[in-house]
Amino acid sequence: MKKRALITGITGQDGAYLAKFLLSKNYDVFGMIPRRVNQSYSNLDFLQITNKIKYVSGDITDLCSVQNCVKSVRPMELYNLAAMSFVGASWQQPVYTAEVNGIGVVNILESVRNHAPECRVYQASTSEMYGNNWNEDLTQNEETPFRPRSPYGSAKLFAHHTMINYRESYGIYAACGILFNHESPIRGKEFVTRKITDGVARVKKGIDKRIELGNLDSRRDWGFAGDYVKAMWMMLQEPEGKSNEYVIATGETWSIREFLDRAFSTVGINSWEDYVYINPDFIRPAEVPHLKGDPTKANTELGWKPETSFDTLVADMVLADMIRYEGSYNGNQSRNLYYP
Ligand code: G4F
Repeated sequence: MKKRALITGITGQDGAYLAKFLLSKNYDVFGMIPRRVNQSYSNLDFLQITNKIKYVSGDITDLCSVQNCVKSVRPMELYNLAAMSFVGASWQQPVYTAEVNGIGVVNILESVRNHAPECRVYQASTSEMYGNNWNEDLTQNEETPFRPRSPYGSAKLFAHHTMINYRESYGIYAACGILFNHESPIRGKEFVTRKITDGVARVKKGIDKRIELGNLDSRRDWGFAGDYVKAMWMMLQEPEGKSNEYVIATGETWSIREFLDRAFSTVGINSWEDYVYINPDFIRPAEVPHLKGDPTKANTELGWKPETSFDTLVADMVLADMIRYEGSYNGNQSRNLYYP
């Protein structure tokens, strides 16, 4: 019998890559879709899987709808990727962020506890929970204390602890992936990486004269989303009772400036200062200055490791955006990694 997986947030970057991965493993993939005017399926279209997924209507902030989805799909695995995922917006919408990223997870766990207690649950926890905290060697691992710096991080930390609590209280198989930043050519343009790669393509094409950014000095551990969804699946294949928390990261850290260096040089621009304008509107009320994950536990216990280098990730994101603007762009440097 085929395994059934239910994915919330299936139309987002991670949902699309995970759905593609699970389909390749011969899963029956169900996507929970909230009712939205103009719901976009563009990420699923990009990966050419829109018609291979079964859709059920539901919203993680509506307990009844989550219960109905769980009862009708009877998933063996549930991946909660639905979230208000843009940290910057969480200061403007703190209550909504808490509802979706915090209470939404309680709704999922209650639905599983009451209607599908054998279902294994994956929660998208995040390195944003660390805030401005790191170990002496400047890395973060599963033992590093959390100190979130945004309404987004706080809500995610509530969800993280709720997962652990439901595991310990009710024996639910509840796994949390503490994922560091992960990007791809279908990353939303509000995130700094895609904002830069899209901006570089627009500058190169003469559409825009500059990119407006905020703090260029923060550092992130950026990996490829396609690599990271495999880790989500691996976490749910562990033996019963071993469900746990795992840092998923590359173990490298780069500043926004270094991302700009790589992105502009992909199109032959070696000095980008004249093309970048610092707009104070993009500076956050509180910043997470330094993220560098230590994925040793995921490597030794799950056998997971990142496969895509930083340079490849940046270059392929830029090339994908050049192709979008040029249509006929000759991306013969592209490894063709992200195209089905
Ligand atoms: O790309 P970002 O918006 O990602 P951020 O805040 O690190 O969050 C992402 O990663 C988290 C994992 O750690 C996820 F949980 C979360 O859902 C999301 O996927 O910003 C990265 C950095 C920040 O330091 C920000 O201040 O880039 C800096 N930045 C500078 N200028 C900017 C900009 N960020 C954005 N979005 N836009 C700018 O113009």
